[in-house]
Amino acid sequence: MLIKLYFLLLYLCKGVNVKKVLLFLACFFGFYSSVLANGGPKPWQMDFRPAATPTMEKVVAFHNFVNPIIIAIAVFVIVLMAYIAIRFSAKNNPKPSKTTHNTFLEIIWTVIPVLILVVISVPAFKLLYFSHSNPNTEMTIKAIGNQWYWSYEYPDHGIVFDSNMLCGTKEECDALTEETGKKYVRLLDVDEPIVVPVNKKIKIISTASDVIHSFAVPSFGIKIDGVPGRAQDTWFEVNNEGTYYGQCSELCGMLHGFMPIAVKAVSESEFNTWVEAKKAAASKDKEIEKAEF
Ligand SMILES: [Cu+2]
Repeated sequence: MLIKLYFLLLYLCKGVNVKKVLLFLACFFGFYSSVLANGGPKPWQMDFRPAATPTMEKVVAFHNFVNPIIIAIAVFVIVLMAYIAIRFSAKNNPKPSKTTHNTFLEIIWTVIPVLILVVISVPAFKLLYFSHSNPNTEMTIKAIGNQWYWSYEYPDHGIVFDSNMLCGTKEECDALTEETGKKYVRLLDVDEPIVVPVNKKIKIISTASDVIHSFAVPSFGIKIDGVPGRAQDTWFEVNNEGTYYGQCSELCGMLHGFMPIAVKAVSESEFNTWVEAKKAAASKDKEIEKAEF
């Protein structure tokens, strides 16, 4: 593909005309879409993480719709500027025209950008509405940002727990792996991930206990600030089982980079087992507390 682009550039250098520019653009977008078609995370990958929720699928689709428009505009402006700089330089155009106004051109360069914005705004507003209008959510999780860890509450199930990062350096992760036999993702794995059932609409209420934090999971397409004294909400529905990661996305102090979010999406029955286990552990803790008193 790169060789193709190189020959195209060489060909273009021989003289610029509309046909050649269009040919170049067609090849460029062909290359671009083939990059997008290769799904799955790979080393040095440069695109979004694979979408895990309907919201993120729509975000990716919107990105793929808007990006070619942005690139086409940028290329058009650059080509136009280069053409003007060469064609109308003092050397190539010793006797400049005295024209100051052109009504037709002025209308065109106002109307076309307005039309482009209108075309972009329709799917943009649709997406905004989709991601912010909570549908009939089936369960709620409250995410509370603290300096520097997350606390989670499941009000429907009576579960409360804190979630802390497990390992920040490769050495720490390796030591942990040696101890437990499990693999850990540096800076992202936590001791207590959020567990959610797949294919269920889940409401996330975000708030904070000290400073502003932000609950963000890229593959879910959600990012919502946790503001002390306020509750804001959004929703997600995970399509497939798996572990998804996010991070606090509002600079919240010294260890801002060390309060990751891990979400484990499991089947309904596995989720119910987890809920029972959590409840049993909580009642045991209470018994111990009582005994201590
Ligand atoms: Cu934070």
